[in-house]
Amino acid sequence: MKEKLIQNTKDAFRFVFETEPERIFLAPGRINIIGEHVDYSDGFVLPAAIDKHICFAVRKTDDAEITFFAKDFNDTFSFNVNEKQSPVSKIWANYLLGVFNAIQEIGKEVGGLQIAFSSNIPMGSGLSSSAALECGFAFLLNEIFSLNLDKKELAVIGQKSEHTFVGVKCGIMDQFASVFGKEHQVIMLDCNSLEHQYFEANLEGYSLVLFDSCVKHTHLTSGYNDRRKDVDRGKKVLGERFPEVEKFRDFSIEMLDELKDEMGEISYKRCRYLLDEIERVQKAAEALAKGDVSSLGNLLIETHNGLSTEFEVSCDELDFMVEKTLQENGVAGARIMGGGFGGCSINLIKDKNVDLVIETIANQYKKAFDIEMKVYRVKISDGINEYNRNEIIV
Ligand code: GAF
Repeated sequence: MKEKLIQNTKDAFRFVFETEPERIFLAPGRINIIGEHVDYSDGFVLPAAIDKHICFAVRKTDDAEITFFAKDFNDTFSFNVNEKQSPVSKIWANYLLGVFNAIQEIGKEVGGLQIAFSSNIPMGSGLSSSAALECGFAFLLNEIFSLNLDKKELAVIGQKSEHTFVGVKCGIMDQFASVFGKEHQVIMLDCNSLEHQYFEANLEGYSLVLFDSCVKHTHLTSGYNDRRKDVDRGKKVLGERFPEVEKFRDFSIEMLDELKDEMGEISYKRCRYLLDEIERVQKAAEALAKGDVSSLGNLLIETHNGLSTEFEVSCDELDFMVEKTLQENGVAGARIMGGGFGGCSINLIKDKNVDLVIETIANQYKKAFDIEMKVYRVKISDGINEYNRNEIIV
């Protein structure tokens, strides 16, 4: 799969630039086992990079132009590295320009490049193709121009691009997972300090399978930024009443309850979900460490319910999919994954039941919504890296 993507990206590069790419970089998408929407609220998350990537084929030039060919959009975009950049009307270009801008702001200099890129991360499916694009570009600039940025800085640059040039006030989880992913390991990330540790994904005869509802979303137009505003309102009220509490995760449910009327029903519900979810992540990490799939599955179900009813980021299609999946034999847990408003569910299914569950849910989903569900059996993989030059297929 990776080889085909690399081959296609190289071919696109040759076709557009009429020369050979010098270097190849791969930036993965991510799954998240649990810890949804808590990354902008001092929470913990449990994401992992997956074996779906954006591939960048790159060649250095002698001039000051960076030229992109986005194979999947059959579109190009160039800019001059000596000029200050602002957001443009071409949305995909803003993810990249924002990275350049963030790098320029910290006084780092880069030169001309020709870049073709292509992806097998489905877009708008909650697998973070945006973070892969941002961080993949930041990573390759860092490597090619020896910018000496560390991995955390690269993740933060990706996030900053999304905030300033794309307009989505995302947390750090997606960028962090794409940069820090490790084969077979999930990342327990403290989104407040960015301290993290790796866990063996010990699933004891179960697989993580993604069901794509094919309900597409972009966080620019979904309610993502609105959810943040709801939460910020709640945090403000909490902070004013309890100034001694430094991190959101240290507020208790009792403190929240006390301020329910003051912050209003909506902010209360959002904050309540977040405090519960932050606690669930701790329990999930313990369950994962023990290989206790049943407890982990139950936590996923609780998360889905919270995302659907309190945080209100699910949709009919995903609620249906999760409900039906949970009725099948061999399913330990299921939930909507990522920012929500469409995209994928993540399902914890006994290996021997996987095929039957897929067939059943695909049929039921087609019947109910007349949509063909897609299925991704992802593997937990390494984070962004340069593809070994000796391995590149010519
Ligand atoms: C999106 C965001 F980009 C992440 O930062 C995170 O908030 C996620 O939604 C929800 O957990 O993917």
